[in-house]
Amino acid sequence: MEDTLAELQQLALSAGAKVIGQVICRLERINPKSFINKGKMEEIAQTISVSNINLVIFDDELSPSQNKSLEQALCVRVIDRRALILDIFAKRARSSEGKIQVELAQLMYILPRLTRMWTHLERQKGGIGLKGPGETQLELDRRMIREKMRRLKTDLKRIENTRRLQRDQRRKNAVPQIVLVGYTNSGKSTLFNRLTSSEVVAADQLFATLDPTTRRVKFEDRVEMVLTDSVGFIRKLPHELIEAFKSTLEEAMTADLLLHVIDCSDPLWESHKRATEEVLAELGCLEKNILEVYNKIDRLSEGQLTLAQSTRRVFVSAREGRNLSVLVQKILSILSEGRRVIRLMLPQGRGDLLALVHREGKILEQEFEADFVSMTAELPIQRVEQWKKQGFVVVDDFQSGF
Ligand SMILES: Nc1nc2c(ncn2[C@@H]2O[C@H](COP(=O)(O)OP(=O)(O)OP(=O)(O)O)[C@@H](O)[C@H]2O)c(=O)[nH]1
Ligand SMILES: [Mg+2]
Repeated sequence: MEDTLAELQQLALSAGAKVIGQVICRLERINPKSFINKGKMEEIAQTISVSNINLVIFDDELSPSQNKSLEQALCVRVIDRRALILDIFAKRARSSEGKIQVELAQLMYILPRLTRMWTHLERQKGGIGLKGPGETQLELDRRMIREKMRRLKTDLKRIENTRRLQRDQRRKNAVPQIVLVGYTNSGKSTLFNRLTSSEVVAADQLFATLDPTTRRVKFEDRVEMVLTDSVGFIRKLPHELIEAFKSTLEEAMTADLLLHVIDCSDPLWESHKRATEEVLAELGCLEKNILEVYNKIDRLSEGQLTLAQSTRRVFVSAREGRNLSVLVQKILSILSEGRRVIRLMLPQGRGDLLALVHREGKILEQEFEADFVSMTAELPIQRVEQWKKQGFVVVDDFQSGF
C-alpha cells in the first residue's frame, strides 16, 4: 500500500501538485456512501484545516456518489487516481490525436459525474482535475456530451485509418515492426533515442511520452526495422484511457516484436512488470513475441539482479549505451526465428494460397506470369510443409531471413 501511495505522490507531483501529507486508512469494509468511515473523515478534515489543503486525492477508485459525499464532508475538491492520471494526460497531449483521445477519455469519465461537476463550477475554477475539456464543456448537458463523444470517435476513426494505411504500407514493404512498451519512466524513450539516434523527450517524470513516435532504423547497416516508442503503462490505468488510446496501442497489437522495457533498478520492478503484462493481456498482446529488456543496470551493483540469462531477456543501460549490441543481436535472432526466405510458384487462380502468404508471411518480390505467380517470400517454416500439399511449389529454399 505504501508503494502505491508513493507512486500516487509521484503522479501528483507530475500533475503539478505539492504534496502536504499522506493518510493510510485501514478499512474493514468500504463505506458505500462515503468510502471511508466517520473517524477517518474527521482526522482528514482536521489535517486539511491545519495545513490549508485544497485538494484530496484518493488512490482507490471512488464512485460518483462517494466522491460527492467526500467533497461535502471535507469541503475541498476530492479526486481519485483515475482523475489524476487523466489530468496528467490532458496536460501532456500534444498531437491532435492525443488531444482527441484524452478529451474522449475525460468525457467518458465526466459523464456519470456530471451533476457533481455542475455544483463544483460555482465554487471552483481551474485546478487539478479540471483541465482539458474546460468549464465550457461542462455546461453542456449529457446529451450534448454524448454528441461530442460521437464526433470525437469519428475524428479518431479517421486518424486511425491513416495510421492503419501507413502501417499496411510498411507491412507490404516487409519491414519488421518493433514497439517499445513498459511501465512509465522505465526508460523507453531513452532506449528509443539510443537505437534510432533521435531526440524524443525523455524525462524523469511519469507519462513523459503520450504520442507514439515511429522511426526507421537500420541495424548492423543491413536490416531495416521500424521502431515505435509508446505511452507508458501504470497500475490502475483508467479504463477510459485504454479505451480511448486503443488506436495508439494497436500499434503494439500488430507489432512483430515487443520490447518490454523494465526498470530493474526500481525495487518495485516485479509488480510494475506484472501491471504492464496485465494491460498487454487486456490488449490481447501476451501471445506476441516479447523480449524483456532489463534497463538501468548501471544503477545496480554486481550480483544484485539474480535473473538467469535467457534468449528472451537482455540486460542493458539505455542511458550509458551498455549492452545495446547484445540487444540488437537478440532482436535480429528472434525475428528470423522459425522463418525462411523461400522462392516459390503458385498456380494462377489460387487466390486462397496467395491470401495465406499475405497473411502469414511477407512477400519480398512477386511477378505475375501467364499461368503462375512467382514470388520470393519470408515464411514460417512449419507452415510451408502443409502448404506444399495444397499446391505450393518451392523453387528455392534460402536460409533465415537475415
Ligand atoms: N540510470 C539510468 N537512468 C535511465 C536509464 N534509462 C533511462 N533513464 C532515466 O529514466 C528516466 C525516464 O526515462 P524515459 O526514457 O523518459 O522513460 P519512459 O519509459 O519513456 O517514460 P514515459 O514516457 O514517461 O512513460 C529519465 O530520467 C532517464 O534519464 C538508464 O539506463 N540508467
Ligand atoms: Mg517516454
